[in-house]
Amino acid sequence: MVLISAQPYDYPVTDNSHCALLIIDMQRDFLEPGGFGDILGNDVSQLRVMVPTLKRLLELFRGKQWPVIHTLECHRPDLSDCPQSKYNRSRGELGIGDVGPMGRILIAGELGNAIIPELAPIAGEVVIEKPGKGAFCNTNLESILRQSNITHLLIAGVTTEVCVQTTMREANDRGFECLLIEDATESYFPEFKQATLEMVRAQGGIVGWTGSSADIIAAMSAHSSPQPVVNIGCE
Ligand code: TIU
Repeated sequence: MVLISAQPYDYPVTDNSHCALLIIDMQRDFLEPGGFGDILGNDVSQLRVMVPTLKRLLELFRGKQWPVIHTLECHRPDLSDCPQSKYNRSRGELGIGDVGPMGRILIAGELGNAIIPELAPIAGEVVIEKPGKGAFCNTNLESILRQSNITHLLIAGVTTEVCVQTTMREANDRGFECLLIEDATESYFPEFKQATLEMVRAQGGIVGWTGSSADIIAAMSAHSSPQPVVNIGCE
């Protein structure tokens, strides 16, 4: 049993729990100029501050051989998985599918759609391509988690109030015990990040917990293997 110091109360990881690190959308499209976040009018440099913190968490999970899941917000080149509503509303000078400085915006396989090099997935880690803001919408994420007996999700990534929060709410409704890592998530709007942290842990943790990377690393490092190793990835 591991207890991670968290809000609204300590987050228990029991000996029967299986815990995964779920990293949402750490893509060039959101963190670099010329990508999707930029064309929506945001200052993308604000998101980079948490990259070293997230890398430390990733190294902990990799060192322990615990499961890591990355997501990518992206669409097929023919846009057949992009609802007209999303296409219409997600536009600046350019929009989804248009050619930008890093290739076609928010399209699978393009340079801008890749995870930033510092956090690039390695063999054995799952990468979920998702057309929505939530990672459970039109993906096989839930079946992968169920097949691997994963019960607990430590959630990081961008942006806090959009894809991260949507995914956390979807996971919570499906019965997963979710902890949002406070200093491993960022928003283009600091006040939206703060509001998200407060709303997920309000009312006794109605969506889950929030906790710091330091408290997670301290609690989880102390245990050589608080959970059976599960390899959910594809080589
Ligand atoms: N616009 C914004 O803040 N986010 C997104 O569109 N996608 C994600 O959060 N990944």
